[in-house]
Amino acid sequence: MSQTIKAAIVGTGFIGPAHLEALRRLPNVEVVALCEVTQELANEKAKVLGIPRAYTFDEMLKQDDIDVVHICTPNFLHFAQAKAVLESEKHVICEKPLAVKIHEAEELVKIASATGLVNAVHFNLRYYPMVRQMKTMREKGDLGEVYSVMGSYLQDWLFFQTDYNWRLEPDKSGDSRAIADIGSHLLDITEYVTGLKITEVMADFSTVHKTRLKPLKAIETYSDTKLQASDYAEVPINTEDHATVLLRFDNGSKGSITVSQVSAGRKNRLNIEIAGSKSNFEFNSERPNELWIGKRDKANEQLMKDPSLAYPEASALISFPGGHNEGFPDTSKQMFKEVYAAIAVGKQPENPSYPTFASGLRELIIGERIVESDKKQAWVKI
Ligand code: SOE
Repeated sequence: MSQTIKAAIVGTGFIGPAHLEALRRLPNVEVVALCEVTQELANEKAKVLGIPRAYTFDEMLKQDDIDVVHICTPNFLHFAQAKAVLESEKHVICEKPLAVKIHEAEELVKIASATGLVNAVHFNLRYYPMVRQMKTMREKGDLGEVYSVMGSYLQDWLFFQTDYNWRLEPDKSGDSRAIADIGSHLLDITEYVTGLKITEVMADFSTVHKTRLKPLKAIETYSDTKLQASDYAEVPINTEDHATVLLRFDNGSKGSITVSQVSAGRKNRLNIEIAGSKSNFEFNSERPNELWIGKRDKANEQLMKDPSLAYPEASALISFPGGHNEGFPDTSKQMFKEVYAAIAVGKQPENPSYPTFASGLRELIIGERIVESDKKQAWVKI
């Protein structure tokens, strides 16, 4: 692999530019190409984002100098695009969810394993340093045995009936929305930090807005575009705005999560509280530079993100001293640092430190069982 790794980004809605910004902070990476649905749109977006080359997806795959592709398109495109990238012998980083069907994800895991190419899924929220700190503290025994897990992931960008996005359309997003889109991050972090496996789920969904007003012209995720009444069409909605899920784990402990995209004032708030036999951990992604450590027999602690205070495994994800806050954009930079170290070697390591296609498949399986449990209103085994 030459010194500089050349990357392409496919899709420039909300998260594509976040990938671009993160990659531009790494010393050995150059984002040389951008893909969009048409050459015209690709040219326009490449100019705005300062990327030298613009292609449609198929044309980009023909460029031999491109080493790795970031797939940042709507969910329904992930499978075909990730498969085509691997078959073009390029490494791939795919946005979550990896695919919209389990069998698609299984095929991607198989192809990725056969090619040995680097493959990753952008579960970037694992890369808040305090999340890696919790995992390491659990591994070193500071948490003790896991008693219970309570989690939530709350947003309000779909709060109004007029808030609209491709994620509301099952043919683009899949059968689940809030669980697949953000619940997947929380469930991934739950198993990642605790080291436990979820064995059974009991889910209950609610669709607060049974119909939504679909804009008759495109608006981006998180945008706050204001339109007139004549700009909308009323459409039925059948995916979940809100979900509560009871969890059972392989050590016999229990837990629960709540996921909502209609929780006013909660902008993008993942919260997890893990009760153990020695301590209790609580992490809130809207205050990501702090870790609360609860104690029964002495004062509770508030650990600030500081490379001199964290375990080395977490300090490896910290670029600035204590008090110099790091946040959401930094998580992608830290994740890509680890993924691109593997790309520099040229193959997927035996035990990757980053979330892989196998992680993506795991979340799809859990997500599908959660959808099944809600439909059956019954416990479902994973
Ligand atoms: C929208 O819910 C979204 O952009 C998710 O798709 C991301 O995965 C999450 O990190 C932030 O919110």
